[in-house]
Amino acid sequence: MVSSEWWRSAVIYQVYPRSFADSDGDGLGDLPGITSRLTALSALGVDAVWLSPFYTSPQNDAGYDVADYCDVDPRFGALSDFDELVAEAHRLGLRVIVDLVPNHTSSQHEWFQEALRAPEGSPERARYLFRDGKGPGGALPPNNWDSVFGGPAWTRVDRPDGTPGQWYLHLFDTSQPDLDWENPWVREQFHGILRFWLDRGVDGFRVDVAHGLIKKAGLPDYSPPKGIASMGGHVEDPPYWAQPGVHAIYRDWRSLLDEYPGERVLVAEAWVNPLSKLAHWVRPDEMDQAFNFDYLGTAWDASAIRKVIKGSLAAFGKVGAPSTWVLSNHDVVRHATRLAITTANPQGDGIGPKSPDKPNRVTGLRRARAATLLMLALPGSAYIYQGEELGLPEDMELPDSARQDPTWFRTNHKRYGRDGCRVPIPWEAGSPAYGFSPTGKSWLPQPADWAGYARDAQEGESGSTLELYRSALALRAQNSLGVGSVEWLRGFPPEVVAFRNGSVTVIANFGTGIVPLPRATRALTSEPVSDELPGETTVWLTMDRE
Ligand code: TEU
Repeated sequence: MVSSEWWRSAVIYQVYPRSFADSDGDGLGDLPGITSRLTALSALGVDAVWLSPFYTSPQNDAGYDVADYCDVDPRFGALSDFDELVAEAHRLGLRVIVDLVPNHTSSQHEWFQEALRAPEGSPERARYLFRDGKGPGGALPPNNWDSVFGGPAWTRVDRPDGTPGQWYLHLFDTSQPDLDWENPWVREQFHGILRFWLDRGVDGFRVDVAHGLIKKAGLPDYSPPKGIASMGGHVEDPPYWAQPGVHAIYRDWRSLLDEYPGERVLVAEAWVNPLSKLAHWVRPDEMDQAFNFDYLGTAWDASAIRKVIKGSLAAFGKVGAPSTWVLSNHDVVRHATRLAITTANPQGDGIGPKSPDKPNRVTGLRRARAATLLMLALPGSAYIYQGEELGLPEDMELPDSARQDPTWFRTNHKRYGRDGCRVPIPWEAGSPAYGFSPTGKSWLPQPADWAGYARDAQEGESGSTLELYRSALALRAQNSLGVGSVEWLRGFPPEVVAFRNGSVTVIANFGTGIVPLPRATRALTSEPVSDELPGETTVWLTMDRE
């Protein structure tokens, strides 16, 4: 593996372990399943994989509720399976990034169980954010904060004698108590956790909720402005997001990672606005990359896309960090569906049978292919979420009885949540569970009409979404687009985004009309193209034609 700040231009593939490949037939994906399918990812042409959590966990939030940071949940395998996965990935030239969930533990973690058994005011309690309630008898929560998943962010616990006691903070589910990062003991524990995985050979960490670890002193009341998503997305910072104290934590981690050879990386999952503020997470002595959720959240609109690309390159460039680009992940509606949604759809709401919008699948896929081809031509690092290379849509028909996202339960079924983008992916059109699981089991039911999306149905098929991704990744590498730059091109209609990155000219038509193309060789197109560029299509051009 070449070692020259590989992450600056890397294409990183997100594996969501429970839905990637199931080797033992229980319907839940696992580590040996991932290992057995890694060759498909190296054939796709990605540089690294990021694994969502596979640690010991009661799985109340699909593993983002960790009960033991230094072990593998038996449902996913064992530590030896993890070691084999890393060895095989490295053999194939793929780096491995693991998810680190420091904002909260599972309520099943022994740290929390010990805290529950310990008296109020004890060092064990001080690992978390236990507070007295307000009002007579402390019967009201300590403040008015809401959980990201809906409902209050506080839960009351009983004293050993059975009488009601203090409350603890959980920005997410009740089963995910927030740690108190002002406590040096907590910081110390995470040094050990980072070292544990670094010693096992991981190439870096994706840091969950990297904007949430420090809460404003005194935990003051806060009411978000109306219409603002709970994860942020506004300039004013709530007392639980983007507090300045988080940065010291990442500086500390940076120096710890720098003790290890091989350019280990820290990636921030921080829902922070504006981009100029998000860039604080990737200053030279902090993390390496931050997910660009502004880009992900940008509508299907040429001028908005131009603006976010310019803003991203400027904001990250100012601190010497690469920009990242991402269109899908396990928390958002898949972009092959999202880009055809016409009504407001706040992140985390999901989309289901009773949603007002019925996004058109053909339009969604067409836009998704065009959007991806645009994204993969941009300089910086790009993220791909498992299944998007197959053109998978969101599963909008999941039966209510199958849903598992805490959002669904905590909002009394008002928000569908994120299950629709987490359905196990199809590998083989004609196999049980489309090759996901040998027994045909699947923890979320797969739609009956997904055979056409299966990897084996698309392999070698010219024009398939899989082959589009493969060609794009190969050309991206050949032309070093990841380390290039954007030179905007003039002379196109406003609904067109056009730029040059090194030897490749990129023209993306967000409108529905036809746009004449300059004379050049068409290296790659998201749809069949003649001398003109049809609507909702992106083309990569190289070399002038005579
Ligand atoms: O997500 C951060 C986060 O809170 C949102 O993306 C969230 O999923 C959304 O707003 C819900 O509506 C990270 C993980 O990616 C997510 O899967 C976890 O549930 C969450 O943290 C808690 O660990």
